[in-house]
Amino acid sequence: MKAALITGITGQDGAYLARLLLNKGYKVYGLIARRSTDTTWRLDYLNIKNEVDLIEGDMTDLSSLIRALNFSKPTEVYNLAAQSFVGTSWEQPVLTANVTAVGVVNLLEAIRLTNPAIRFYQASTSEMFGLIQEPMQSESTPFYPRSPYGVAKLYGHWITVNYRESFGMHTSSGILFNHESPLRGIEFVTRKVTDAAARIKSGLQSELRLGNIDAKRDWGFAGDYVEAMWLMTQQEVGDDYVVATGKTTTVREMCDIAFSYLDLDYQDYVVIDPKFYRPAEVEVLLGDPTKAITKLNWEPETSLNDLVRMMVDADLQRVKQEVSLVAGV
Ligand code: NAP
Ligand code: G4F
Repeated sequence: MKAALITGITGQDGAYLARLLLNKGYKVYGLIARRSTDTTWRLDYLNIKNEVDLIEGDMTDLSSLIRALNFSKPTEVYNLAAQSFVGTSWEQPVLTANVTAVGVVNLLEAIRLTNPAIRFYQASTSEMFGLIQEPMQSESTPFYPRSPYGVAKLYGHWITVNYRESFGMHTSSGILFNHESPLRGIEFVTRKVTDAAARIKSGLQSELRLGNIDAKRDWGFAGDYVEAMWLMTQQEVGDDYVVATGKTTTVREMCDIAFSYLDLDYQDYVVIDPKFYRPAEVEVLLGDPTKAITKLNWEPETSLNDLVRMMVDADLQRVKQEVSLVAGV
């Protein structure tokens, strides 16, 4: 039986990837960081909490990573753990570097010391393109990160390439563009919008405060993107792949899709609040997934319209549950 260790299993992608691997018959282990409150709600949401083995550990603690590898004996490791919120990376740049950059080399070293035959996936990001150097970004587009998060991820990307070239390890870097789902953290703009639309429709909120709504992103569905992660580790050799839809949309248009689905006009509710502007913005991202499509035989399956509607429906459901809990029914 194949075994996989997923770091970041309590995050959006970790939960979807765990479900995918379980469905493929893997034994799934997840690294879980010690927190004062329970962080497993996404595993509960997908009904897989009892099917995965959680091992306590932290990306900043090399010894815990070695212990996790010795215990789980995986054939594949997916490194999804990160301080992943761009906004926070200006407030906590050192923590972001420790977890999102140094954490990657900690894990690669732990693998090299325990079993260098393990296949490794690194969650790289379109944020590394930042101030874009080409209108459509592919594996050969030069990087220009614009946030401490993007800079940290760039280290993670290059150290992944370096361990492949230095030690012949099977390491892959998935340069994933933004991907969302009902399991997205509430701090990210898509979920903030779908949650607000659901609350406004239910009479629980009156406005939505946002920053730069002219920013453009290439948004896909997380459920589709974890399939690409798995496909990378199944190839004969490790490599780098852009995973994207090839379409870009403004935050403004995304708001329109979410609000009009509920027969609301977003312009009646969205208030621009400079508090949400970033010190250096990534204005536009647009990925070219040709290599993933041709070499991995991967394809994004969910349109942005369907994705946003799926998220709004899930948020409406949550709001309803919240209201009935408060009402005691
Ligand atoms: P997410 O929901 O923020 O999940 C991040 C995960 O990392 C959580 O499980 C978190 O644990 C864990 N983590 C944070 N610090 C840790 C530490 N010190 N030690 C161990 N675990 C730690 O992120 P996501 O959206 O699923 O993204 C997954 C990965 O892909 C991330 O590396 C992200 O940077 C990258 N990425 C995401 C996107 C996207 O659009 N979603 C695009 C490109 C790349 P807690 O639950 O305990 O906080
Ligand atoms: O949803 P966001 O916070 O995602 P961002 O910054 O693109 O980062 C996400 O995608 C990356 C891949 O490119 C990942 F690597 C990263 O881990 C994360 O998952 O913001 C999207 C855009 C930005 O331009 C932001 O300035 O939306 C703009 N925005 C406008 N108002 C806002 C808001 N973003 C947030 N979070 N909150 C706002 O109120």
